[in-house]
Amino acid sequence: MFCFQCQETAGCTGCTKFGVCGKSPDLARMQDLLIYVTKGLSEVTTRLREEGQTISQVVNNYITINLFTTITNANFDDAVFYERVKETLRVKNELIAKLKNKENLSSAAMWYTESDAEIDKKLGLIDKIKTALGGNKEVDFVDSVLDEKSLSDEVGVLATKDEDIRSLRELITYGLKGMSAYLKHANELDYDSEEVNAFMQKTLASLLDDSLTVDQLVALTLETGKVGVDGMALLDKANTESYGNPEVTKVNIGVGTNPGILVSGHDLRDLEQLLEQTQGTGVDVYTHSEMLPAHYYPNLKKYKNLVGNYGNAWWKQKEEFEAFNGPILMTTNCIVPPTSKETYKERMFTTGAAGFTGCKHIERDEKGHKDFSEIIELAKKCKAPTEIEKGEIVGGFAHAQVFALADKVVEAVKTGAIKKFFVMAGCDGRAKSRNYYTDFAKALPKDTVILTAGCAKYKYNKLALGDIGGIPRVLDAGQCNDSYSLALIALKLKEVFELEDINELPIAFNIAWYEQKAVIVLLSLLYLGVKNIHLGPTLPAFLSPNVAKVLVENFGIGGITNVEDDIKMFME
Ligand code: FS2
Ligand code: SF4
Repeated sequence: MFCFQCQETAGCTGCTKFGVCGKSPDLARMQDLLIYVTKGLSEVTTRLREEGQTISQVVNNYITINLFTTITNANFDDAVFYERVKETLRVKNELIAKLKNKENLSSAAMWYTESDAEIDKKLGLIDKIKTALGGNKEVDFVDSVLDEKSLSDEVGVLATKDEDIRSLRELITYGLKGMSAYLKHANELDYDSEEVNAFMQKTLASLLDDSLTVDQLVALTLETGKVGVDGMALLDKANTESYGNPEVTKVNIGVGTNPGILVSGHDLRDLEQLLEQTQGTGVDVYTHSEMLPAHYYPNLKKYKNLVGNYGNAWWKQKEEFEAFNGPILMTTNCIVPPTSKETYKERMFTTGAAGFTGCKHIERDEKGHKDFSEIIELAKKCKAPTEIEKGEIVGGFAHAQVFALADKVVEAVKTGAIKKFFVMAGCDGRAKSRNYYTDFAKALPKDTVILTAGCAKYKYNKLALGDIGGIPRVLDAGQCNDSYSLALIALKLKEVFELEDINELPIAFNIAWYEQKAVIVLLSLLYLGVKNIHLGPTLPAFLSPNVAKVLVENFGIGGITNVEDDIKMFME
């Protein structure tokens, strides 16, 4: 295996024996294969579009979820990947039959173009895999079943030999993975965009094209950022039109006496359905990690059975899920694989792109309805959550709410009460070096305000950092995708202060990253012209020295050093 898509990659270079995240070599290679066949399918859909044919929403959504399932910590179920590879090949072969011009398709598009029966014969039946996985030893089923292809050599990251081309291809791929997550959430609320789908597929297909130069791939990277903004705007529209604009909200972080269900991940539609189905059952619903911002939406916070947020960012889930006592629903990443020591695996459920072997997966029906009755019945038999903290946290500072406070904010900047804003959006993670962000927040001058989004906030959202004339010093816009709100706020300030360039604003960007959604956020900020973004705790391993140089020279991208020096540098 070789994987270097996240910040925790082994030795800051790449996971080669087993993923730090818990991804096995088999799973890694199945994910590589899924990306490979999805590129092949995307080449076919792109050619069909060029021939004037329409791609169905089913196929578009399928490609989107293929990408999403390969995001770090989203899905650890080998059988899911096996089935998706098989189905992708089947769909691709059906679509190839519709092409007028079948000449010069790439080997990814042409891989396994036989009949369904032939594919079954070659790939082996899913039952065979399930039986193999049911055994008590680690089964190298990729090699034994997909024996005709040396996967890691031919379809994995290292298949691209030139390190700069590889770096750019992976940078774009990870950006597209992030975009797919946002598009999928919008899709669940019945919002979609042919432009975003077509771009994602065309770009995936172009990553198979060996004739693209470094310059062309750099241009494609920025275009990916542009469409990333469109994708985040689409999700923002879907969320706010479905649930109202986030508003300032105090969220309880203690517990009640009823049994509860803990909902983690990012999918608001899943939470909404669970809230509807738990009403009047005596079961409370708590959010976890990236689901916290659900409390800020009027049409979600209206549910009386949404009682609070339990715990912190994803990486603390083992102890928190254990203490929660009730069922846990993972709607997306980030899953930390439970071991046999943890008792909560029995009460952990997955849905959507999330998956974990041995945990029950709740499927949607054709209309998108999910039946959570099994989870609710289980909750009724569980103890109430063990209290791990008490109090409240405040959030809900997405664009509309901040625009409503604009006069106050502008006044505070004009009078010098607020000297600088720090965008500290992104992800949290388990590395000790991430304590930098807590120390950084504590050490910031009192006349500065943190703008945050994503699970990075848990490093400082429970500190008593105070307020400036009633404006809290930590303004939480929401989930990682709500970094879009932070960009809108910056653009609004630029307009109010009549500035030519977004970089003239008193805003510094000190972003923590972990997985691929942070990559699309970064590319989107670059597209919007934001310069001098600092990324930590380490720079991505997938940036080759030359690609890193392009980012440094053109965009002033930098890393982090230590709190004292960095604050001095940012305040200058
Ligand atoms: Fe945090 Fe994990 Fe939000 Fe990332 S819960 S690192 O998925 O997308 O952020
Ligand atoms: Fe390693 Fe991250 Fe890939 Fe997991 S996702 S295998 S931790 S690089």
